[in-house]
Amino acid sequence: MINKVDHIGIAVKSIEAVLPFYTEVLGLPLLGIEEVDSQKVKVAFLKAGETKLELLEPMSPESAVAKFIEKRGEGIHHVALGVKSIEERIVELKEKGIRMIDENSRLGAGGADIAFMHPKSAAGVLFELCEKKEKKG
Ligand code: CMX
Repeated sequence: MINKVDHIGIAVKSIEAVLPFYTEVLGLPLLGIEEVDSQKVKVAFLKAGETKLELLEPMSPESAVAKFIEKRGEGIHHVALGVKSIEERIVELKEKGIRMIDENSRLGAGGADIAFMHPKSAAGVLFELCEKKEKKG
């Protein structure tokens, strides 16, 4: 069901402030920065071998990431699992009694289809299912 860990999401107050740690100290290549308006976050993706790190900076105090930082401080926010046929995977998880935050997939960063499981029904971890659309041509 799971192909790989696609990325690990890390909540930060300021991407600009922490980026030198990731690019210069750890030497990870920056893949890009974008704003995900629906989630009220700015995100930066860094390549970490086969997987990626996603820095998440809240763009509004109502953002889930802003609430997370307020309660828990900066740090690891979620783990994104790469899947194929995400809608089928969501149905399978629901059949197994998992509470989904997203009952249907929605558009996430990088144009991927994503859906979150509730951490209360996933061993205390916020897991995201993530399906990258095949590039055409
Ligand atoms: N990891 C693990 N547990 C978490 C968590 C996280 N990131 N965020 C919240 N929780 C826990 C809380 O600790 C809390 O547990 P307790 O009741 O034991 O304290 C419980 O989940 C409920 O959380 P809460 O603090 O009351 O916060 P909310 O219910 O308002 O929201 C959540 C929590 C996960 C439902 C919400 O953040 C959400 O819907 N997340 C999905 C969307 C998202 O995170 N988007 C940002 C990333 C977007 C992207 O990657 O593009």
